[in-house]
Amino acid sequence: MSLLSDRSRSFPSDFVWGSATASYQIEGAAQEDGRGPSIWDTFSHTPGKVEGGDTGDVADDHYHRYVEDLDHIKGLGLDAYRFSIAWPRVQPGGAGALNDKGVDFYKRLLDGLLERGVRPVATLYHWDLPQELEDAGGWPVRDTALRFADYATAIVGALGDRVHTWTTFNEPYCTAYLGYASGVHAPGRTNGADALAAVHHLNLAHGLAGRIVRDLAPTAELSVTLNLAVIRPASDSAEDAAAVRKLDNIANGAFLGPMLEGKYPADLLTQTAHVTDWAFVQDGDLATARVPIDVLGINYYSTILAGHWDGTGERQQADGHGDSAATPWVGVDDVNFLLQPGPYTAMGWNIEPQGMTDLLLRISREYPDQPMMITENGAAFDDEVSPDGRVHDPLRVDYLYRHIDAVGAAMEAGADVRGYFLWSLLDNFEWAYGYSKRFGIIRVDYNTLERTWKDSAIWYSKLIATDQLPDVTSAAE
Ligand code: GCO
Repeated sequence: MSLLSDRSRSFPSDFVWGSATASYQIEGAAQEDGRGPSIWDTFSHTPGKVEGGDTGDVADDHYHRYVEDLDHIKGLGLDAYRFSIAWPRVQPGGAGALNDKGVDFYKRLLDGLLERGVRPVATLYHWDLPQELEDAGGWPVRDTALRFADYATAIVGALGDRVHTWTTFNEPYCTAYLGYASGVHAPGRTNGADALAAVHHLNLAHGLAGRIVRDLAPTAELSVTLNLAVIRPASDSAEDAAAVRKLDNIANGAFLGPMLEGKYPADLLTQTAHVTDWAFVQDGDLATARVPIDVLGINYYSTILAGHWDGTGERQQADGHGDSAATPWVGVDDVNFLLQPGPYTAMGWNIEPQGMTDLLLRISREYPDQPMMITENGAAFDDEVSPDGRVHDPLRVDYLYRHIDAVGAAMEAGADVRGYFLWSLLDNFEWAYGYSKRFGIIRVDYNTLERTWKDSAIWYSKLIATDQLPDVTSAAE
């Protein structure tokens, strides 16, 4: 293919262009209108857990500025907007009656999207578990899945007809492994057996909630978002291939298996037998976890390079999205995470658009009838405001160009991809990194809370308007 035709890659007119956010990362108003505490409030207020001591107390103040944000969404021309509902805002304490004021906020947000012709994609859980449920055991405990089903029943009942696509979970991988094994995310626990119990209860909760969405919102689409890992072997040795397989079971098979096939990969159970006996899996759970989904959401940022570690020398733990190495990937302490060639984003993640194409093609090979959408992709860079008041972010534009092109390449090769959601609409609270990492295409000044379109926002709006990849330099003109 010539360079020219590469540069003008176009997308089908019904391809969905969106952007994504999450409640705790943008909303603020942490104690307003009856919102209860979540594990992220507790975690971020615990000294030493989040860079700079940052918290989500104010964040982007989206709770009060949502109308302005809706206007930015409209201004960009987004077809769809992916956001999450804060469980502790609508059901403080994680049990009992809904909090009307919290629910009203989401009704107003949804109505604002619908009035502007934007398709709402609502995630039920993007990590803000009510603190009371963590105090009662959190995701390692089965009852949390049952509480989640009650919450889903109530909130889908209240909002169902306004939502186009319901997503049960965002990245259960992070909830389970970063929350309960490495402890770099809330609630900050470090126990491998608990992490695997959390994996199972998240799968179960997905199935329970998925069925509730089907019953209560029969015309809505159902989805789940997974951060699937693209793991490359360090060499073509059998040991390195085995290391990749182990990681693949933990990162991918542990969720794809139950959700799409109703079973765990057999190897996953044996390779973790020294960690847990999986006695928390009850009869019927796996049949429940498998609920047909209309579209599989995939988050992709970078790749992982893995090899066997023979126990000599220092174990290598280079980082990547999903904190591959910061996570003691449960039961895989004989694996090296190798430093990958750059370039890197401000997160230190390697930039590898080919991984996007490979991942989409792998999933379409393994699950040929499963439509997909990219629910997150984007990059943090150290943006600066220029003297002209603008934010020129050519590295982000370049990242987006290459990754969206890589989505197009996968589609050209046969992958059924329905949409692309850019992470993120706004700079926001980047979990353990606080406000130090900026992923937005719209800059947020954390002193004034003023929003400014970066060049990447201008570039993305051109793409949306034409369904065609604009030249990377076009935004700066
Ligand atoms: C995740 C979350 C987002 C992050 C984004 C950048 O994938 O970790 O869904 O909340 O902010 O991915 O790390």
